[in-house]
Amino acid sequence: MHSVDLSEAEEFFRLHAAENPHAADPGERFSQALIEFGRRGSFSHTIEELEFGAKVAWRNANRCIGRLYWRSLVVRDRRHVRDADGVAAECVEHLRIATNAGRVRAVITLFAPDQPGRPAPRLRNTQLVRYAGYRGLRSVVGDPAQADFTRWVESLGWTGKGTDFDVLPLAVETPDEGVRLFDIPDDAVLEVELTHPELPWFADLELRWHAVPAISSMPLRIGGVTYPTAPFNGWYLGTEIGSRNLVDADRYDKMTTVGQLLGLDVDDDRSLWKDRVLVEVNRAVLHSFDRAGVKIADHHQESSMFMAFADKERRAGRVPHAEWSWVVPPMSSSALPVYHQYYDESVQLPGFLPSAGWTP
Ligand code: NRG
Repeated sequence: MHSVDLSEAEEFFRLHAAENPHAADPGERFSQALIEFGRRGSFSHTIEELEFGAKVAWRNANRCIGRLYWRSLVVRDRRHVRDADGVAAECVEHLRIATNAGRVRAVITLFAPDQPGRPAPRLRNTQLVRYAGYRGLRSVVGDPAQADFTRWVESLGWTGKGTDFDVLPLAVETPDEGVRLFDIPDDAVLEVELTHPELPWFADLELRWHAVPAISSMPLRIGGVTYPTAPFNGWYLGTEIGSRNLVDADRYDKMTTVGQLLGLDVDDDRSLWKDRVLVEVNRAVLHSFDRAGVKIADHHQESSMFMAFADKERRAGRVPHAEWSWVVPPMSSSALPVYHQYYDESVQLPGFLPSAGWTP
């Protein structure tokens, strides 16, 4: 359970008033919150405060390169939804709104905060859409990063088809119902089959990825109140899929397979075969998403946009904060402007708190 912090609340009301001319006087607003807190041990944000807080949390997300459009975040206030059916249905609706037939929109859905004697509903998934990983004797079918979670949902009665790309169910936990699992309808999960602009055999690898990266394990902290269940998404940066998910040794591990299919000398590091594999896999990802009409960023464009964000922040009188090792994309880094600067790495609120990760 997260407790309410009143000094953070006071500071947030000041920030809200400073950036929003029509906001209530922060002193008066704080007194009102204090009265509510005295009565019931918590207080509620107005919808305006919630929207502003969620947007600023994105602005403050030091690990995110894509913050230029923080003002465009679609904020869904679902604080009243408390039962598992309702939470699952809202997550599915979130995916539909975010997917938007491929014109992916940044969306956050906020469920209730914990209240004294009344824990909030929780999502146990780390992302709304993830592929199952089935551990065999020697290898894993699917995404090894999800093998523990997959075993856990299996122990709760779920069975997947056993392919490399089975979408995992939503696992919603509420005080009254315990953990309940919900399959996500197929038509709520847009996926892109991967092909390469020049290499026909690439399609035979039967790789695919989903369109919407929706993090569901990071609590959102606004004005002294924690919203533990606040799934949010932007859109993919190609390298997340092409340099990490599909090629990391502890993920889909396609580096050597693709290297051999490209006819490269995979025994000689100095042939730079790995570098050449990364380029071709990343080209396939961008090409396939483009062809399917699904929004995806590339590291060159996104890096320039991050520089525009940093400039905009400075012009607004703020210091841009970022974690260098996260905002610098894992490919051709020195060719990107974002690589050539250091940033203030300190954490600011409102913000997303570190992921609780997944534990059974
Ligand atoms: N690398 C993870 C997703 C992390 C968040 N990425 C985003 N977030 N683009 C993956 O699934 O590959 N977002 O909110 O858009």
